[in-house]
Amino acid sequence: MGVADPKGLVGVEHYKKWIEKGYHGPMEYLANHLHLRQDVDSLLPGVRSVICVGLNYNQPVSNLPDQPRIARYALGRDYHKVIRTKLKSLGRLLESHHPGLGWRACVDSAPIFEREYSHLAGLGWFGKNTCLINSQRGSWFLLGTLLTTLAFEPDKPALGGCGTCRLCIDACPTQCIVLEEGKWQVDGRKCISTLTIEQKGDWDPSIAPLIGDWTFGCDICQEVCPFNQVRPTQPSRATTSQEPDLLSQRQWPDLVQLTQISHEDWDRLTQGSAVRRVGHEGIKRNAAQNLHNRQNLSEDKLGKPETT
Ligand code: B12
Ligand code: SF4
Ligand code: SF4
Repeated sequence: MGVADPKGLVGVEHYKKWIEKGYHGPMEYLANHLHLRQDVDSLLPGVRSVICVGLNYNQPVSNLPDQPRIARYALGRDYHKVIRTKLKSLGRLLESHHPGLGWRACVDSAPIFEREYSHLAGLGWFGKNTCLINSQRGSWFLLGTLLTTLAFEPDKPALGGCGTCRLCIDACPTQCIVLEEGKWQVDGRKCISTLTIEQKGDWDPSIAPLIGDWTFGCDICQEVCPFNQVRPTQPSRATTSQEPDLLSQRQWPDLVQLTQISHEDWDRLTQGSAVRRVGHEGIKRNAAQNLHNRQNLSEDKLGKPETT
């Protein structure tokens, strides 16, 4: 965790251009409430510190051919609930020491530049894949923020960089990590995470094969990242999460079963899971495409079995 100055943002213009280019795709909510994003005081009047937290969600995965391939962050309980519960405990603890203190816990729930504040708070730096990377720990961590009216000394921004590496750019199946005006960014319309979670209805036929075997989300640009590889000299990198709620908890039906899953079974299966966001129709569409891609794509375009 670390603390950022609420007034420290420098990325607002970059964000506006990203929206103007339409890179947010179907996530229309991202174009709204820009005034709130620019000024967190409108979310919590009198805010003096942004406490940023990161929670490791890494875990072993087994990519078996007939099973759905789900991004690691979504294998356990919905992280929004897990992190918000912890942030609320922190807010109540601070309040017990400072009666009258104002605080607000946010995990994707409010229009906040979570990555930029977390960078300012020292949690990590921006990789070319745009994920926040911590040089010691890698990028398998989720973010949350606690706005508070209590003044803390801000931390120093994290230092680091990718150097000449471009593994994620070359590995991205849809080539959606692009360099424009000197800044690496993700064209969200083409990211498999958007396509398999946020986009409703049919895909452009040219992009559907590129989804490969991803059923929900995509982890490729993090799987290939050197900062996420275990090294004897860096034992803190890519460790398995110590948070039991974020570890895989569910037995998912296989892909064929998912294409036919009833509304009732889907409802029961996804209680408390972030996977619920894709919806009943969405998961059936994704599973059907995965099966189609399995028949038509060579193994090197699909996930390798039994990776960790
Ligand atoms: C929209 C969104 C997406 C979109 C767009 C992703 C993107 N790269 O923009 C889609 C659906 C594609 C997506 C995918 C994923 N997402 Co997402 N997503 C978000 C969300 C809700 C908003 C991100 C956003 O505003 N993007 C627009 C771009 C322009 O903003 P930005 O990347 O933050 O860029 C900032 C910097 O560029 C900065 N900046 C600009 N110039 C400069 C200059 C300097 C010097 C500095 C310091 C900064 C700076 O300004 C920008 C605004 O602050 C955040 C939560 C949040 N509220 O922030 C989660 C979030 C970014 N996602 C997250 C995750 C885990 C994922 C996935 C891994 C999920 C998956 N496995 O499928 C993938 C990763 C894909 C990828 N390579 O980014 C995590 C990332 C954690 C981390 N360690 O980085 C977040 C923070 C959610 C969370 N609460 O933990 N996501
Ligand atoms: S999540 Fe997948 S599709 Fe999106 S940028 Fe990373 S590798 Fe590309
Ligand atoms: S794979 Fe390489 S270029 Fe991509 S984020 Fe990691 S270090 Fe940076």
